[in-house]
Amino acid sequence: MADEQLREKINQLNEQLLAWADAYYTKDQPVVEDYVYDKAYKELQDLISSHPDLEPNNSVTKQVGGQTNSDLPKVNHEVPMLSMGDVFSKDELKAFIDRLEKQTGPIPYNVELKIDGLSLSLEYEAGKLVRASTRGNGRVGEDVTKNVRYIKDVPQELPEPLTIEVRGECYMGKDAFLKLNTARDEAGLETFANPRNAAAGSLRQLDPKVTKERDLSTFIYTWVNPPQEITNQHQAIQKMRELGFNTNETGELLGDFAEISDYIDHYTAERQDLKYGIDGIVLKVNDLALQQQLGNTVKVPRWEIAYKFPPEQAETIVNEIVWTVGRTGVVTPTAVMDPVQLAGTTVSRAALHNPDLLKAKDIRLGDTVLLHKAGDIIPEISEVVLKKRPSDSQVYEIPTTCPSCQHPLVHLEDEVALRCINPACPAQIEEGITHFASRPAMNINGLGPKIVQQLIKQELVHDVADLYYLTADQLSELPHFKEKSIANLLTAIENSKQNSVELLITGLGIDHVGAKAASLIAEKYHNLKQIAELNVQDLAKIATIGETIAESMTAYFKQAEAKQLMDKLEQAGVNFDYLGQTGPIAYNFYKDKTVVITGTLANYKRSELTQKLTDLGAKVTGSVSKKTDYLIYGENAGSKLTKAQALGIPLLTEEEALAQLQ
Ligand code: 1X8
Repeated sequence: MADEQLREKINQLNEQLLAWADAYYTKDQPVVEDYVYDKAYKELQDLISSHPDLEPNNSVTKQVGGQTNSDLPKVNHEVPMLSMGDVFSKDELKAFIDRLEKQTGPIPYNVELKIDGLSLSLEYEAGKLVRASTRGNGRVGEDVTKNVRYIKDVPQELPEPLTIEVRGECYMGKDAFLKLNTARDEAGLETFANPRNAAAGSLRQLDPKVTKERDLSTFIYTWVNPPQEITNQHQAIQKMRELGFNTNETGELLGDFAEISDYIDHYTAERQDLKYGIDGIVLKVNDLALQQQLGNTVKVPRWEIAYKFPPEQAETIVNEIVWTVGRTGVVTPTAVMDPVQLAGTTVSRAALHNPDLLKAKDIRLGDTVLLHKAGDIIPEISEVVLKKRPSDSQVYEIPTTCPSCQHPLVHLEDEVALRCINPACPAQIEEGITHFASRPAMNINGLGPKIVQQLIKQELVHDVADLYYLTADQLSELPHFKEKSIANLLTAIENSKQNSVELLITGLGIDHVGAKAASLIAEKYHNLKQIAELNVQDLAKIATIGETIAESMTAYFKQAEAKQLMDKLEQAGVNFDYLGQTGPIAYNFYKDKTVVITGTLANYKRSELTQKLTDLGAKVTGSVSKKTDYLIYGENAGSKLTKAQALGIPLLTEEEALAQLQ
């Protein structure tokens, strides 16, 4: 390639990478998958190392991590927070070790998991946490002290009055991530793409109350300038654990490449079963004095390296792109594909989020695509395998009308989302009523999407209040609806009238107002009519209720339609009062837990206890696995008890279990 062409190529690649890095580090919104970034980065690195004279002044390869242009206060890192060099194959890892050991001879390494989160520094003075900060650009980070005070596993005070700095990773566990995204989805908010973004978005907040609401965790793995008696990384981890830091228990001291290779294989297979996302392993020279001697290159330490897992991928074919209309009218595409095994589950659907993403990836019907799982859990299309594209393929046309009501779709200002703004759109009404009946809302058993669909089709309901005016005669018009199911449904609807008002507020499906916000508001203001009259200031007085929620609430109740709906609900006899913690699944010991019952119970039939636990929001299953949260055991318990003991699953006697039923 001529020099000019090469310069052009390098500049283009650099600009692309700068934009991607900005999206990733500053906005917590990646636009490409990590390994796409990593690959491009490596290409640029290679080009520059063979043509150093063509290196751009603003080369991304000279940056450490991201920039710090958030509004958070800044912190100088006296000891820079460097990133790490990385390799993408065992051969490269072996080459790194061989090169190192030419200098040092054979040495032991502390091999650790590479956690998929964001770097965090914690500073203590005389044993008290005084400062917490992000990496930022490596020299200047963001002050997140106030936020970190709400991370439960970070000690606020050490058992000894030490003045130290430690570093590690802040992350969001997979369970917490799924729970957060479900809640955001229910509240009509955008979901996070993966746990890393969720962690970053939760930690890098001006308002610590947001962090408090998010379930963040840490693993601490570096002691900056440790005391002299600590001579290696393994000891440093031990001692930090004794001081109360959360350290990862999977690190191992290994010397042999075969052992290191086995460690990699082991976690490549096990990663999907871990409760947190990992994206590779980290190999560190164990001896701290030797680390010092080896020192750093301009950008990265010479004594440690990350081995990045190849993304787990699978190929499949896109058969269809379906568009679904959400409760708020947002129309989103999902790719429907031939089912394929990927990282432990069968995948046949992948969310495409919005039309821009679909266009950017140029996904077409009949295309063969590569799938991976973002943050180890969410199936995503990485790219189209262009070589396998059918010769007659056509660019996919984004719909211009609503798939449900054929109303023209619009792009609202500043939104990538495509929306149907027809208030009478059946799909939106259907979603709204299904949401109203769902478990976090009015919890009307037996009123799922299928029945809602039929009720709308038969024009028996037009809004949620109509549910309370349904008669047995009308329900008998529905296909396959017999006496028993009619009676059950009418009873469930009737019973829901007695729900505490927070469930009703949740059920109204007001933008941004999920179950949590509804509970807080109901706890403080008690009655729906009173709540409907509140202004933004009243609402914002409640801790953790921000302006967005407050504005959305007041705007909702200003509408004439909302007033009419409330009248209709009131006339039907639906309760508008706060009844205390009586909601069927208020927070409790068993909520969202997976429970197994075994042995003979003295006080309950198995089925009765199962029903009670289910009512509290637990999932009762028949067999013990790593996913089991509690095993409840009675007399003569057998193999399930033994298995649960072996897996270290918390065991509850019948009495202990009953004591937790409120
Ligand atoms: C980043 C990470 C490191 C470790 C684990 N997870 C990470 N994401 C570890 O050392 N066990 S070290 C590191 C870095 O950038 N220096």
